[in-house]
Amino acid sequence: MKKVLALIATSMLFLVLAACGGDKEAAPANGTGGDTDVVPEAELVISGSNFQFDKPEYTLKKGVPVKITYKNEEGNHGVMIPALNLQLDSNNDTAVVTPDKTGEFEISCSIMCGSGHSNMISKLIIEE
Ligand SMILES: [Cu+2]
Repeated sequence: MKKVLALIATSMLFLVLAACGGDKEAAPANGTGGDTDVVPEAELVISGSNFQFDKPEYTLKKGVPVKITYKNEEGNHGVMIPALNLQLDSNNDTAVVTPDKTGEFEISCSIMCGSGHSNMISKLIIEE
């Protein structure tokens, strides 16, 4: 078992080194799931603390590219919005997305942050 762990650790180190040695311009500073070449027309900041987001609900407009930024106010959290195929945290804190459907969706914490983790749920409303 120890051997397997050592092997995994070694291969992860390799991946990190390979990522650092690569062409830096090929890796934009953008969160998972963002549209890198879209100019945002709106901005939304979501911040997280122990154990909630700063608002119970956030509203976006369908078809309007929005720059979403995640801020950690307290503890170590992240934000996950499956409806937008988006995940942000303090290492990867901003992305531009264009909501393509209306409705109400769930925002949750993407990092296993402790006892209050499962309470970190807010609502995303996407309006026409
Ligand atoms: Cu959490």
